[in-house]
Amino acid sequence: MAVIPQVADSIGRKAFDLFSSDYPEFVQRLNADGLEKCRQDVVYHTAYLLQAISLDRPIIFDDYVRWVLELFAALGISRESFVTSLHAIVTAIEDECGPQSAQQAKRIVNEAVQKTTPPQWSMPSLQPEEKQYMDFLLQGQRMEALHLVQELLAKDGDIRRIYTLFRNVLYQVGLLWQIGKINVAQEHYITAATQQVISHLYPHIFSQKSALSGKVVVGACATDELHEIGIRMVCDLLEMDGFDTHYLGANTPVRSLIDYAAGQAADAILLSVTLSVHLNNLQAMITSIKEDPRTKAVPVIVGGRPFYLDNNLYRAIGADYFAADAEAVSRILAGGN
Ligand code: B12
Repeated sequence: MAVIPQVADSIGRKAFDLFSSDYPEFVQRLNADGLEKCRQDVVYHTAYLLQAISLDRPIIFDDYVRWVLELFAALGISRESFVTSLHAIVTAIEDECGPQSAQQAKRIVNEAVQKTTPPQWSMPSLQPEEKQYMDFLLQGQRMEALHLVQELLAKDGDIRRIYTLFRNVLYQVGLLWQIGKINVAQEHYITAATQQVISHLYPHIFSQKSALSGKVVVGACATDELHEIGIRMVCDLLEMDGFDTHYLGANTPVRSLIDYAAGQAADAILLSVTLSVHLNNLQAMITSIKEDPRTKAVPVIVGGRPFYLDNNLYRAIGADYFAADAEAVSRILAGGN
């Protein structure tokens, strides 16, 4: 299924109409803005379900359902309304794609709904300096956050530890947004401030660079993927390990990625995805890389949130390797695994 966004849009819209007639008391309470948000949500649920079907990976939908239930609980949206909308999606799939796809969709939906327990909301604990950094940014104090990072760096010069701090804080910030403890603006501020702090670290990154490995690595995100800090951090750490890294950022157009990687004679292409609904885009990108005579022999290494769900997912989308972090990429490129 190469065009999930378009198919999801038409099936999701149909499902929303079915949901509206199945559950009138829910939609009648919504104003125009609420109705549009609800329609978008149903399209989104549909896209995740189609993604799970297309890769034959129910776990993608299990993970999504767990996340939606946590989010909706915080927003006061009932489990019942969500489950009703999922059944409407199954009916819309039957109308559009036939009984076989509907059977598969129904099984995936029922299993995902049965598996999920009520939200737990256990927050992983942060180290004191991580909490301090997050608290500064929650109070809008980016200068203090920068000074804290500079002090930590002055102690032992350990950039890896600082990057782990950023990652842990950003994960926590994501959870705080998800359970409604902070708003989108705060989440955006903390992300933007962290990017500003990272830009202050480049003199250290370049000065700590190991002997050159002679290997060129190009890093980018899947089409439509806006989460780009993870792959940026991986590229920075590889740069410190002596690689010549070229980080191309979010939502990279595949043609220019291929031209760029070919032009740099890349030894590897690193691709990142955070939202599992973008796996289909990633798969299409890898297919194009493997079809181009200039890049077909270049190993493609993937990483990001969905790959922790299933150790073999990278194979299903056509990648050569999955790596969890920069060290794993170094090992792969050194010939080990
Ligand atoms: C910042 C952020 C954003 C920013 C991103 C800005 C930017 N410049 O990157 C913005 C505001 C754009 C954003 C938007 C959205 N976001 Co957001 N976001 C986050 C947040 C808080 C932090 C992301 C981050 O930087 N993490 C830190 C990095 C270091 O971690 P990482 O990406 O996992 O990367 C590490 C590893 O995975 C690995 N890695 C990653 N890629 C690769 C690749 C290779 C090759 C290798 C080797 C390793 C590797 O190495 C990294 C270092 O350890 C997360 C929370 C979270 N848990 O991550 C939510 C989160 C990812 N977002 C989420 C959502 C829902 C969204 C939106 C859909 C919200 C909306 N309704 O609009 C949109 C979707 C945008 C899109 N189309 O992509 C959800 C996803 C939930 C899910 N089940 O998928 C999360 C988890 C928040 C939450 N808890 O609910 N977001």
